[in-house]
Amino acid sequence: MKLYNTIKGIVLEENETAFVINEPWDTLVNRDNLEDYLSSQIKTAKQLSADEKAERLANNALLPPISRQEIWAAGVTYLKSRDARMEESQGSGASSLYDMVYDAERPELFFKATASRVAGHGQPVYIRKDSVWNVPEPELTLFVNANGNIQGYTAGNDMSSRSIEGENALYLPQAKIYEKSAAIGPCLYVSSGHIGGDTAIKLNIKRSGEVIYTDETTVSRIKRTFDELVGFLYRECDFQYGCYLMTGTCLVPPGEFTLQSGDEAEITIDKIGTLVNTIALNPKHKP
Ligand code: DO4
Ligand code: MG
Repeated sequence: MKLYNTIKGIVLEENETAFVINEPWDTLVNRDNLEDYLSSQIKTAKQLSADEKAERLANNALLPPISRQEIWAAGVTYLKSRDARMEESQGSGASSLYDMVYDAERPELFFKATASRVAGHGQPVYIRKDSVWNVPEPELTLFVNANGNIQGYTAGNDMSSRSIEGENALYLPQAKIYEKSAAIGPCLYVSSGHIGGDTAIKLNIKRSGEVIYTDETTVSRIKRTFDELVGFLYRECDFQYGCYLMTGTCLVPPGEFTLQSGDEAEITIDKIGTLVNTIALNPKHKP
């Protein structure tokens, strides 16, 4: 089942039927057995008509499925990412770091965003004005509750500056954390089971309506288990409202590719849906 955060409140969709959920996002999602809880809510929740559903779930009515959760991210969890990082960091002499972390017991985990820096489906994500090499990173994103249990999944875009990270690995926070550098959505797909290895992740990048990059792969290519990533994240961090964890990019456009303002990134993950974001420069910050 799918939970949508919308400008008119929370909507639960199950088998194409939509229901109103009257509960704050943070308490709603932060429970064990979320799927069972939502199933029980359906029995008494108000059902939306087809017109009401279309209005509430319209692209311009969706918010990112987040409130007081932090977003964290794992890096170099797929070979494609390891190879891309090694390529971009050749000049800085940091290539071996990525090789080492790919094989190490401890994964790379980094803080990505609080809700104010996050875009939802249909909202712009930003590229930095001081970066010349920018990519979207399509990532299966876990929702983990305060007890450290995975309760659901969403599609994530870990917007990244390859030029800044490539210049010096210590610039990672600047390459990764800035206004609207993360997108999640369009919904939180709630499932008590692990999402299967055959789950496909697809990235399309469009420029002036034309697809200029497309590729897809499956989650099975990840090097680590989700439980392993969550285990490391929760070792010494508490998350009162749960948190999101992006699990690393599995697709990287070719080295010569960089995003331009006006491009569109479309990330599709089986069962979850498609997260679409237009690429923009932050209008508040002058060059
Ligand atoms: O080390 C850089 C981060 C890599 C990353 O974000 C990813 O692999 O998805
Ligand atoms: Mg990433």
